[in-house]
Amino acid sequence: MPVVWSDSHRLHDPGGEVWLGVRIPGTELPERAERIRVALTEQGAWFAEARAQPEEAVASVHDAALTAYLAGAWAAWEEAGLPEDPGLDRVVPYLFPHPDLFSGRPARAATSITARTGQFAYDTMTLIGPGTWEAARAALDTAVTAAELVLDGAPAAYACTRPPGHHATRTCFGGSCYLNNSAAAAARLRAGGHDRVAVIDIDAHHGNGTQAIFWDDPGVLTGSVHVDPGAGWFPHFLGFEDERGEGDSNRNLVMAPGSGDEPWLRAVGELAGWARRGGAQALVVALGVDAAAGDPESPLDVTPAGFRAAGRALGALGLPTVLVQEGGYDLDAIGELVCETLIGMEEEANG
Ligand code: SP5
Ligand code: ZN
Repeated sequence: MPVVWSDSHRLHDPGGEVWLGVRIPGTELPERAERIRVALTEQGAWFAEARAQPEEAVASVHDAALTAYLAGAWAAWEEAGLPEDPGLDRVVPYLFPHPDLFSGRPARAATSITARTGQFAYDTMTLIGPGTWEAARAALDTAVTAAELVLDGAPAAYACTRPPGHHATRTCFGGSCYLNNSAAAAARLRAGGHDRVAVIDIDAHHGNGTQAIFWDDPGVLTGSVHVDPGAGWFPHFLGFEDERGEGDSNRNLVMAPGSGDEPWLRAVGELAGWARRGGAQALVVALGVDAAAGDPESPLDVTPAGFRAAGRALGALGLPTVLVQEGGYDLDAIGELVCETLIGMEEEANG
């Protein structure tokens, strides 16, 4: 299947994350996409350049206020002299306008960039640097280009997106995500004539941004299998099984830490059946591979063979499919895990 790629991902180096007030090295590194590229090249994959997409591609899933903030955040940070004093080479939030502060009235927009960031960031770990906006915008272009290849007749296309997107909502960003690439691909498939699209998210973390974006939209079903947030895992506040939309339009299946192929594949199969019964005409796979055993960001223990089987289970739906890269942080495994999933999907399509 075609692989959609953009060199612009290299413009984003999150420069670590602020975890409990301490700056620690992060795992969402440029090397991730490069490793995937090498592995796909060895498999003989065909690469297509991401095409620049119109503003509408972003506006289909994000408020203009978030987009404007992200586009200007680094310049505003520099203009305020914050890289020199107090010496911060990334944008980091400081104050969060919790709804209970406002007695039901809308929050006003903060003037200072130091305060404005908390209006859009929901965690302290998703830092903004000089090329973050350009890379995030190119990642969304990459996902939407893959959706267009599928609308043009490719049975499936893979978007090698970085930074990831599934934790970003319409109005705020977090979890290493800025713009929701998978959601933008789903919106593009809808605009292209698929009246019902399913997003199946197999990243180890709940796809809370995608869930939030489509919560009230019967045209996009959202399902996610992930490590149980109730067992102490990100995003902590969301991803529970009782979050079901109108008419089961949202499904969350939670895995106990330590879960391996068997329960995970049962859940993937259950989500595939739910998408089929829900009448999905096209599919977006939010393809995080951090559920793999050995991934530093999750306690799940899925094997490479498990990822191949997941590809087969999703391919068996026989739907036009866009796969969008999300997480996956084991640099030595990420390429193989992505290849296994894509091969599984193609095996099913050709078998
Ligand atoms: C796209 C994606 O997979 N995002 C996952 C973001 C989850 N990050 C949660 C980080 C939790 C804090 N980790 C600190 C590790 C300290 N050793
Ligand atoms: Zn993840």
